[in-house]
Amino acid sequence: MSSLFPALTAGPAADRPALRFGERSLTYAELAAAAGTVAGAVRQARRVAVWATPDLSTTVAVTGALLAGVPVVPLNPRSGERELGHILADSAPDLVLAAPGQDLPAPVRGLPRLDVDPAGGDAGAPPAGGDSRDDRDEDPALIVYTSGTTGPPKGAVIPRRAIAATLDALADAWQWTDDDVLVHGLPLFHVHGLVLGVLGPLRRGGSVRHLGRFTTEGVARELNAGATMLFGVPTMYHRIAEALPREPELVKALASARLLVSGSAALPVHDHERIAAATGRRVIERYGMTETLMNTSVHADGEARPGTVGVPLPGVELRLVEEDGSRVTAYDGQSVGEIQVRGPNLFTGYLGRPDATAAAFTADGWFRTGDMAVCEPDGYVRIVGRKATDLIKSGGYKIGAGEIENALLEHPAVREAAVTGEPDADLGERIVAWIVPVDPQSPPTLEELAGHVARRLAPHKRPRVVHHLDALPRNDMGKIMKRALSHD
Ligand code: MCA
Ligand code: AMP
Repeated sequence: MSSLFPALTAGPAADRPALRFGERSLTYAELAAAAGTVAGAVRQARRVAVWATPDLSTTVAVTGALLAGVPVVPLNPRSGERELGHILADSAPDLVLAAPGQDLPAPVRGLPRLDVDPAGGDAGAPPAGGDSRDDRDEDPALIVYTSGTTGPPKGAVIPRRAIAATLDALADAWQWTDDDVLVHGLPLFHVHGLVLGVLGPLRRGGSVRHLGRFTTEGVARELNAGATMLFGVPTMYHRIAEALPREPELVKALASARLLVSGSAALPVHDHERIAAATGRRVIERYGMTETLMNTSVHADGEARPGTVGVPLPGVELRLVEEDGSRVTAYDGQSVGEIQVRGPNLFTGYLGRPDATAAAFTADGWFRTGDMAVCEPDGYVRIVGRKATDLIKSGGYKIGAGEIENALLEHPAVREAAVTGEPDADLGERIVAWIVPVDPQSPPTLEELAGHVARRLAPHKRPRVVHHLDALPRNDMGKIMKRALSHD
């Protein structure tokens, strides 16, 4: 393997559009110049953080650092101080890359800063070199923070090899070429929006039009103006399904797209069917994880069977395993096991957490996803649940109950706290907080607790519902019985 971005370093694509955010865009030549300037400036760094606002600066910053062979820690610009403080202490970046004029909060302000001006490329900047060395395949490219059941998020170290492998496997499955124009409105601090949504088109030599923020109008506009593919989380497709009856332009747009792809959580069959009925087009699903990048997908020329996530991608080995470690060998659409995977798409471990890394793999090197599934006779995978009840998927974001409980317990009016997820038509799951107040006569309100969590962690981690209780249900060992809560 050589360059992550052949079209940037050697391609004939110089005048082709690479990236567009609203009115601002860059051709491959302009991106090469701007990213080359960044690469020159960060070359000596061990690791950099990128303030990942949804704009051109973020994409230029990430591309530049990767050209220089310097690993990137993408930061959610909506993270609260507690979460940012943890990520910065854990990953210890040498500097932060941000858009010029961007105001940065306290924990980030302490770092040396490099302003990334997408228009400020120096076409004469010497090539950075770090991108094309074969011996760098195992080097880290990204460190992406991801929630576990307890404790603060862990940094998944994603090597260059995994990014190249996953993007090339998707190109094969989706017949993804340099003619494709992708539209999306995903955040740029997670794998979905950054690796698939930005690095994907750049690796192919195609282009991406980012909406800044997701709207059904934006999707309709771009697909009707020549974009060929749409990537989104199920919440976005749910909002599309809701809007189709009143937005004829959206119907036309989806009907003309080459590929509509959903991932990050399960797309409900009801939304699949509503979109198919209104547009004649089927959304295809792919299944991945921050630690594994992409594992399975429905192929562009395969059958988009609602409720399934397709077949293992080229190079990915997938097995289902029972609780006792034995393999589920029946491909009968009934026998449930945990999905375990192996392949070049996997991360190398959690930053500074050999204990957590060891626990994530079996003795024979398979990664335990924690997702429960069945396989259909033709190999299609159907995800049926998750091992850990303390992981919540809301709007496509993975959220650990434990980190929210810890934040709630820091509120002076909270004596005890437990967090669960409950079904939500829009978000998939919504976060529910069960609170024992210090003073039952004046319990904290939902607004107060939501604001408290949003300021410390991030707004998508805030509870949407609060229940007040006299006591939390506990078993003889004192452990909170969450199932008793959810069934209330
Ligand atoms: C409301 N807001 C608040 C508060 N209450 N802000 C601060 N404090 C509060 N108490 C604000 C929010 O910040 C936001 O502001 C607005 O109210 C609405 O927020 P919310 O309802 O949370 O979200 P939304 O705007 O409706 O967004 C839905 C969404 C989003 C667009 C679908 O959830 C999203 O972008 N999801 C994508 C997640 C993703 O990319 N996951 C990939 C990870 P404002 O209105 O100003 O915005 S998984 C992955 O990468 C793996 C590999 C995979 O398989 O893909
Ligand atoms: P994250 O850890 O945020 O990268 O999220 C990864 C998790 O998202 C996986 O372990 C799955 O539980 C879930 N996921 C991703 N894609 C799908 C999909 N197409 N269908 C169901 N669940 C999915």
